Amino acid sequence: MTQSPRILQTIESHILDLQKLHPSASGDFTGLLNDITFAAKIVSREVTKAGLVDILGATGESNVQGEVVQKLDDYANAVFLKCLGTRGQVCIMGSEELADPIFNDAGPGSHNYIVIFDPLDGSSNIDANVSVGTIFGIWKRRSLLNKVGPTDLLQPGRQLVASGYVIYGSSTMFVYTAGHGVHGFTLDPSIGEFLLSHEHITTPFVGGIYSVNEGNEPKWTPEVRETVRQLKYGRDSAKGKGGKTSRYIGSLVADFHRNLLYGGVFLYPPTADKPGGKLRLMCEAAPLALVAENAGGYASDGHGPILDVVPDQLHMRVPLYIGSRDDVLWIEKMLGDKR
Ligand code: P6P
Repeated sequence: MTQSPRILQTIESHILDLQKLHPSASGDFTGLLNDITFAAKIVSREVTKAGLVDILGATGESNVQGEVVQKLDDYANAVFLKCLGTRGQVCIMGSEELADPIFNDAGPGSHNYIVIFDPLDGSSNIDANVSVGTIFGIWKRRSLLNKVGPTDLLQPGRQLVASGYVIYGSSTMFVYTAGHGVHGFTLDPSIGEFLLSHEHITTPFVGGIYSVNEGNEPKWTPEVRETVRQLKYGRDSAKGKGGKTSRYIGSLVADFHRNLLYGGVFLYPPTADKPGGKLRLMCEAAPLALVAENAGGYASDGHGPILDVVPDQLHMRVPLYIGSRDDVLWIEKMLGDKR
């Protein structure tokens, strides 16, 4: 059960409290997280007034994923690239919108961190005013200074030092974990501050919701079809207990956030045309898996923990089953073949 916050606290103050847990901290990590919250406030301002300003619609270009780039995700990408690591804390930035990562190991600063992000996930929904989101993951470098390379970039989610997401919905919320619980902050636009609103978010062990694009059913494997059937009608192993209700927004951050708070499981199984899955490991699945596990949930690729999957490239895709722990573990059992 998520606790209501004890005090009125800004995210900056919350992050500073976190820093106190690490007496030797340089303040770089704190500064980096604050850079991300600052970028989120700027993006939120544009997203919430998108209908008024000519930044709706597509740019006419497509990104490395072959997806049509919406003006707003182009804008969001530029904002995060500009705001991150303003004090030289970052040695690699990777964006869902950019084919290649940006290496920056020179100049003043520690260059200690790697940040991979999806600047505006779900952007195909923007024109319909559906909630969209930003997802980010922060890793620490492994190499010596001035030697940054692929071993720093291609790290599994288990090595994340922090991750989180921003949901631009009926309100803008910033949810993150740095290994000391999952905490949610709601933006008060009148003062431009993210205020602690959901302290120590925990997700129900079993949920009442399943989220999947049923239109893909013809392209699923028989095992996935049977798993979704039992989610709908009730597990054969739990005689008499009914199935779950279906909720699917088609915007990962919105579906994930609702299931995190209410309990439920989100599925993006492999399909005949996307045998490796659709969602990206580094800028979507792994950061959300860290949040899910720190809230008591779990995330799997169908064979084992998402957090243990080692990326072979920045834009590696994975099947994703994420949410209430018991539901995801049951799905993993139903899909059988352990990694
Ligand atoms: P489909 C949005 O394009 C996205 O990347 C995620 O936000 C969302 O969960 C998924 O794709 C939806 O995909 O195939 O169901 O439209």
